[in-house]
Amino acid sequence: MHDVVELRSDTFTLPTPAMRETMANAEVGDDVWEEDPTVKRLEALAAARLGKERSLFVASGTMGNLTALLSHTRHGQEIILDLDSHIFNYEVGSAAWIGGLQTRPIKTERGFLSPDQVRDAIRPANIHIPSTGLVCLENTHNRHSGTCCTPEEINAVAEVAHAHDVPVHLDGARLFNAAAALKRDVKEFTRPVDSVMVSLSKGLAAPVGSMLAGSADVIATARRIRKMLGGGMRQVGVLAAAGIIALERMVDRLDEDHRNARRLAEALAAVPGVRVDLTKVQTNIVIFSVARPGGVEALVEGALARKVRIHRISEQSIRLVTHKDIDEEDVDRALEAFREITRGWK
Ligand code: TLP
Repeated sequence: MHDVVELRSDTFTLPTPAMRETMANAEVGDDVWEEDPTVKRLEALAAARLGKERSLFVASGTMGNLTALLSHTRHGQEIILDLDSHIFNYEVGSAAWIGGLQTRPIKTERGFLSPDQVRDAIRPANIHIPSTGLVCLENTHNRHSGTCCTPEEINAVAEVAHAHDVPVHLDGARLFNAAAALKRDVKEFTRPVDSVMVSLSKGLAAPVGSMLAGSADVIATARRIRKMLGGGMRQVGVLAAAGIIALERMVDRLDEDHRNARRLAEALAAVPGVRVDLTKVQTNIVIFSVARPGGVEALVEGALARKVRIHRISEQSIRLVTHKDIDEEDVDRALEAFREITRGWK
């Protein structure tokens, strides 16, 4: 049980005592010179876990995705991605702003492009038309309530893209959640793609950082681009040390977060006036909508008054995210708060 029930995001996870200890004692060097032994250990570990030749420690998921975009494309190209993707919605328009890329957002049911959608969107060679530079996928899918796509679905899209010489990047900020939920090895999801970004700072609880993984060539380019973006971080082994703990010790407990999210979602589905698509609650994210006028505000403010923090993501919807700092009692407290606030709702 925690004093405050923090359900706004798994980015709020606090580093574990083991992380703080290893950070204090980390062996470090200048990572721009590739002389930080702890960063090297983390990069080797992440590459092995993700089944790629190399990986690169980056400051954030946003930096990892942008670094990937810039590594795979040229200015003036088009990238294909889904309309609700994090890259299209929440990365400050960096693909256009910094990458000079035109985005081609496509509407999907559960956040995953189908092979046919990708085939239709890839541009033919024609003097009038931009060339397609990259296909981006996201797993789990944030704005679709943490839905997962299977390795087979990723493979089918990648086959189409690769047949047209278009690389594929996977925004796998929460890929370990997908692997846990579907009981598949994380390498199965990454095998078909040319690069993958995974976050250490969400459910895995590191204070900072993401990993970008790919072939030696892709990561060599990414290392230059990361430097250009201001991400050459010097004695960053103090942060990488926490990342090692994140990968080694925090992955196996994600099922617990999924069980807590499921319990929240099922109880919310029984509240009058609240709509939850339970088929989408596969991992640690619950998105629900409230049609009643003023209902979203009443829930957010009423919850806050009861020390339960929840996140309004649109006019009518709220997001809850479970993580290692939410236990079963916290779930009970949140549900009790929701029941009190919605008493009398029809
Ligand atoms: N997501 C954050 C917010 O930006 C919305 C959150 O609280 O969920 N890809 C995906 C799928 C993400 O959900 C996020 C962060 C990122 C990339 C960016 O990672 P960071 O926050 O490390 O830049």
